[in-house]
Amino acid sequence: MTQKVLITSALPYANGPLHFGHIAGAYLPADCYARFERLRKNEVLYICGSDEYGIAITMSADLAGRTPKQHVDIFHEINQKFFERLNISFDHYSRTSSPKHIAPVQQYFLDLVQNGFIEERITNQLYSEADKRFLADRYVTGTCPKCGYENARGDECPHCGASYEATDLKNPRSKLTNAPLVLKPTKHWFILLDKFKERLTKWTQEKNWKANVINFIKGYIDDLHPRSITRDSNWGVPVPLPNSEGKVLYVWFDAPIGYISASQEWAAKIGKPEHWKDFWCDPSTKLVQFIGKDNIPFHAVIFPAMTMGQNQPYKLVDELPANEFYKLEGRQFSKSDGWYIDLEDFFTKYTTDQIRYAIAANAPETNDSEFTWKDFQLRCNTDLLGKFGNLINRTLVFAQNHCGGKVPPRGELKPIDREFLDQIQKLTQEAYQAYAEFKLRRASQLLMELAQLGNVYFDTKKPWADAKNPATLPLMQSTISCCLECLKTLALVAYPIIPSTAIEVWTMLGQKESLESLGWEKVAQLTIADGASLPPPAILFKKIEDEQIKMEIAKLHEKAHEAAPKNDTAKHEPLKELVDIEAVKKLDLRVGIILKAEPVPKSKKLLKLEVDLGFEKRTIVAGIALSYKPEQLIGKKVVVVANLKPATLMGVESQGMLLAGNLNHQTELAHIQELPPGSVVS
Ligand code: B3M
Ligand code: ZN
Repeated sequence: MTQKVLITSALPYANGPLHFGHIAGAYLPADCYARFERLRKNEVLYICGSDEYGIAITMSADLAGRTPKQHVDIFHEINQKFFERLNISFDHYSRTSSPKHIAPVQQYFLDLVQNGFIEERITNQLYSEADKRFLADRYVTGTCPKCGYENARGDECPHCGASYEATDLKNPRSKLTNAPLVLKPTKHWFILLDKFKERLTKWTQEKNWKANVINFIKGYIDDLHPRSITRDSNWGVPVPLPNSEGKVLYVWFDAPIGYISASQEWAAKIGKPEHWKDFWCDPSTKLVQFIGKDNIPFHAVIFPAMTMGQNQPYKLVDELPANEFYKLEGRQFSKSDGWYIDLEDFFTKYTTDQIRYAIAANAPETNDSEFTWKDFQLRCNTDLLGKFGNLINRTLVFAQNHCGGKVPPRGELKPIDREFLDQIQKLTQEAYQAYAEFKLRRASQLLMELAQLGNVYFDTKKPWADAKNPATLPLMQSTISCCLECLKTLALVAYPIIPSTAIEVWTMLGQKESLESLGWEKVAQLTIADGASLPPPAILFKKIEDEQIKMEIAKLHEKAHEAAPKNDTAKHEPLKELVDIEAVKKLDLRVGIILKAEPVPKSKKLLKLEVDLGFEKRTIVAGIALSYKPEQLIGKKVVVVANLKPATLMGVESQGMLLAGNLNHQTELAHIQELPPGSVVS
């Protein structure tokens, strides 16, 4: 029986170009899964679209000097092209600014109001008299209420990590114009999430989700409280109530409903306007939502609560494969920091399937993972070319040269051949299971095991030796026939991850009916007919040379260097007057190792450290809190002025001082690599 499978990928904000980090989280895993479910002959609807409303959009449009509409038009197109290039097989890619999106969002809102889950409240919000508008958190900066840091964000202090309401900031200002802000009462709507606590708890208890997801939502549900769902803005879905001009629904209320409106748009597009209901309103549909871990609360708690509280029989999420982060060479992808891969350039040198495989093989399923150029080279050369491509090429070239370009008869199989065919079946079954459980790393690994199994078999059977003697020709033919069986299976197992390559292999096996239309089961069972002709094989992958990878790494660092703020304009301190050597010798400098580090209460710059000098431990108060987090310091070996007279700073006695470099408010501790604590520094 076929199952209906509704698959979604998080709707990306249309406020900047996507990168491989996004792809690894919510898109490639979803696409592989969609392709797998289609191969299984299940009825799949795979939906996505641009998330185009919200303050993140207006803010970035403002900064770019565009209207929100101009801004999202640009990135909607760029991102859609990027998905096409990566061969992501959405059935429909929509956008939340589509007119079709308004009605379902407003309906959710009205249902929730009617059912008593949304409440109107008057709250004080920050208002700019100069601009005559209320400003949302992201537009606000001010002094942190906890630590006094002056450039704290509207919701969180980058300095002490405190989170708070923007209205708690001291001296609040507009981020755009620096104009001072005042508190002014305004009307907003709140969803009473706490009313869903019991239903959510019960519902999540039945879920067999990944531990990271389950742990996260447990804590989140415990702490549910009413959440504001509207903003003062003219960019968004308007609140559908009288006297609510200038109020729009907040992005987290409208965006997830985008999955539904995109499905409606899809149904209209294919000429079956009601067909979306077969997915969304049928309890037997399996709803699988792929997201990055930062989106867990909205998909596991808020959207389900919203759906429980409205009146349509919509599906709640069944599976929530949330992925961790995927970085670039140890750091987050960031265009502004120059830490990114130029995609235009990338695709002139490498292929879609190379990057799809490299990401899948190293997918951030249980931990953060990263793209490194070396890993990319290794995956492409060792796996795709050395294992997968090699078996395909050697088998097909051999068949051209020794079997007349035709599938040879399988003949009588020996135990070694049977064993090989059994192993192929076993690995295929395991790969099937891995795909069904969203385990892309495992599936990639099994794909290469399958290729290696074939290579070892080919080497062991030595068909080239059997080909020389007419008496052993049938043995050679059995070997090649079994290898072709392996190639067929490779095409099948590879398809979800590297679809273009899989189809190419399939074509090189002389197959007329497409892999997709046959589906998993039929392909797995079919035997490639002997006597069928095999077209001349083409090379699937090119080797990536060391030189090229070196150049890519150098280019990455060059871009980061160019983007880094320049220090040539820094003001250097004037030199002090000359001293003689005796003055320097008076200082007793020692290597010390930091054992403990903690903030000094009420101070934004000071940290209290416990430093081991080898012969004794000292408490030292250092003004380095703006440059170091306490946990970064533990175990660091530093240079201590060990004969400085003790002094009391913010009520703590400091028994020494650390040497550090300083420039433009940036501080870096002098540190020693090898020598033990107590060593003299002179
Ligand atoms: N646009 C957040 C993000 O891109 C948001 C996801 C919406 S999914 C409904 O990470
Ligand atoms: Zn702070």
